[in-house]
Order: sequence, then C-alpha cells, then structure tokens
Amino acid sequence: MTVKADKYVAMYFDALGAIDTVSAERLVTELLESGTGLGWIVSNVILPAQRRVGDAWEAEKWNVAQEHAATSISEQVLAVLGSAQRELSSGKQLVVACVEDELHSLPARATATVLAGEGHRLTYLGASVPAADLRRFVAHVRPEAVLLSCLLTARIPQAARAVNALHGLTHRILVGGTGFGPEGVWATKLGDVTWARDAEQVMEFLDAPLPALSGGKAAPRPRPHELDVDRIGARRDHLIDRGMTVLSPHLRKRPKRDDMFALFVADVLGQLADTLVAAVFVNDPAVFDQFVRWLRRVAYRRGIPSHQIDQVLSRWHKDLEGVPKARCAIGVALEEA
Ligand code: B12
Repeated sequence: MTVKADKYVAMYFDALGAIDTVSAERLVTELLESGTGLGWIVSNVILPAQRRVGDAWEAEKWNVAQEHAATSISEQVLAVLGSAQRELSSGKQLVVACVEDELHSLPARATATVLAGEGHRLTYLGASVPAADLRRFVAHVRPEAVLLSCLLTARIPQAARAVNALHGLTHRILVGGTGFGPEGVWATKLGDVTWARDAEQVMEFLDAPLPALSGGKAAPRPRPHELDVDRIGARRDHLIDRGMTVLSPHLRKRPKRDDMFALFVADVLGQLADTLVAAVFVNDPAVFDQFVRWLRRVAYRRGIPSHQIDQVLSRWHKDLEGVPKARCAIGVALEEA
C-alpha cells in the first residue's frame, strides 16, 4: 500500500503545484469510486501532500501564494468529499473547532470529513474559535463530543482556555494536532481531555461508553507558573521590537521585495514569544527548544545565520529578568545551538 500511496501523493502534489483543481478532485473521486476508503484517501494522499507543501515552503521552493493556492485546492477537495457523505442514525453529534488564534483549519476539516464519512453528524467551526463563543455554541448544540485542533504549540494556552470553557457541557473533549507534541504529551496539561492521533482513534474513543458529564462549577485547572506566563505576555510587543532591532541590520541587506520579509520576521518573532509562553505554561523547555530548532532552519535558509537567532535569544534572556521559567527555556535553546 505504501508504494501506491507514494504514487498518489506525488500525483496529488503535482496537481497542487500546477494549481490544477480539476486533476486533484478527479484523482480523489476516482480513488473513492474504485472503492478506496475516504479515511485512507485523506490520511495517505491529501494530508501527506499538504505536508510536502509545508516542506516546499520551508525550503523556499514555494512562496506563500503557492502554498495558499495549494491549500485552498485541498479545502475544496475536502468539501467535495464531505458533501458526498450521509449521516447515519447511529452517528454521533460532534463539534470540531480550532482553538483561538489557530489558523491551520485544514487538519481539523480533514478529521471532520473522515468522521462524516463514518456517518457522524459534524459541525465544523473552522479556524480560531474564541473560547467564550465556543462555550455558547456548545451549550446550544449539546454535542456528544467536542474535538479541538491545535497545530502550533504556541496555542496550548488557548487550548487550555477552550477546555476550561467547555467544562460540564459535553461528555468528551478530544484534542488533536501536532501542537500537543509527540503522542500528545503536552495535552496532559489541559486536564480532563483525551488526545487522539487522528480520526480513526477518535472513532475508537467514541465507541467506548460515555463518561459521566461533570457538572457544577468548573473544576480549578492547574495553571502552572501563571505569573510567569502573564509577565511574558505583558512584554510580548517589547520582545518582538527587541528581536526586530537585533535582526534589522540583516533585514536591510535583503533585496527590495523584502518588506514582506520584515513582516514575516515580526510575525515569527510573535510566534516565538507565544511559544515561550506555552513552554512556561506546560513547564517544559522542550516546547520552546523545538520551535527554536525550526526557526533556525527556516531563518538559515532565508539568509539569517544561527548566531543572529542566538543574539535575539540572549537579549530576551536579559529582558526577562525575574521570569525564571522563561529564562530557563531560553537557556536550554541557547545551549542546544
Ligand atoms: C497550510 C499551512 C498554513 C496555512 C493554513 C491554512 C488552513 N486553512 O489550514 C496558513 C497560511 C494560515 C499557515 C500559517 C502559518 N503557518 Co503553517 N502550514 C501550513 C502547512 C503547509 C499545511 C498544514 C496542514 O494542513 N497540514 C496537514 C496535516 C498533514 O498536518 P498534520 O498536523 O500532520 O495533521 C494530523 C494531525 O495534526 C491531526 N489533527 C489535527 N487536528 C486534529 C484534531 C483532532 C481532534 C484530531 C483527532 C486530530 C487532529 O490530523 C492529522 C492526522 O490525521 C503546514 C505544513 C505541515 N507539515 O503541516 C505548515 C506549518 C504547520 N505552518 C507553520 C508555520 C510556522 C506557520 C506560521 C507561523 C507561519 C508564518 N507566520 O509565516 C503561520 C501561523 C498561523 C497561525 N496563527 O495559526 C509550520 C509549523 C512549524 C512549527 N514547528 O511549529 C509548518 C509545519 C510549515 C513548515 N514546514 O515550516 N500555515
């Protein structure tokens, strides 16, 4: 099956590269008509091709516009696949949402599409759903389970807020996405949730007897190092400015088109600060270290050497005096350089 999958991934990825929606759609519909399962197509063709899109962007082979165009084709393909599915009376009512600030909606949509293919009744809320609005929506719909997606580790605090907001409203909260780390290790910090790798695993959990609905006032969740988290949050803009100052001589060396590059760098520094908050929130420096490794790779390919990232980190280390958990995480990332 792997060889076959590789072939289809290559064909699908080529269609994305050629912005050829018709071929992408035809490929998956032909697979479906030949009896290939919806879950298999999503997990072994569409999602791996999207990962390749990310690799192409990371390696600067594809620009942001190409990535956007490719992703919008995959969204369309998933919409077509999803609309062809029928709900079963045995199907469960499920709500799927990305946590606040999480813009990677495609993996959540893919998960929802596979579950719809199994006859479940899906309400897909898409990207960045504020916790309070999610609570209101779930209180109204009363689904059997809520599925939360988080692709970036930086969004773990938002995931925790969503979980808190849902307390007492649904029998199950399932969380998924690369943001929770390998095998969902950081999801354990969110309290009463179940991490699932993919839609298949969600189905296993849905088949198990329903846990009791925890009622009453929200149980106090562990909010580790709350003060440190707030302190970094309060300095977020300052940290971004600092990073831009350190990197600006370098940004000026870039060709004219690169006003966009400066915006990208500012955005990534924001993600870096948010990831530091997440690392402190779950009390694991590995969260930050992992993102810094990615940043070094991406920055290097765009002409920013690793020692300049170190300079940013060293400035942040100084600026965050009195925030020991943050300094510890930065220290680990600097040592790993
Ligand atoms: C498309 C894309 C975008 C689009 C998203 C559009 C959309 N509608 O989804 C846009 C342009 C918005 C975007 C933005 C950014 N992106 Co982006 N993006 C991607 C890309 C290319 C594809 C994402 C995708 O759909 N993957 C598809 C599937 C295969 O991913 P997957 O996570 O493995 O999916 C599995 C699980 O996550 C699981 N799952 C997910 N949710 C759930 C929920 C439940 C309940 C369950 C059970 C399972 C589950 O389902 C899948 C398995 O079945 C990835 C590349 C990649 N490797 O994923 C980068 C990537 C994720 N992005 C990345 C980055 C850094 C960013 C930005 C910070 C970039 C920037 N500022 O310039 C921003 C951040 C935006 C934000 N605030 O959220 C990095 C992350 C690096 C890191 N170490 O954290 C990646 C890996 C790119 C790269 N190679 O560098 N991005």
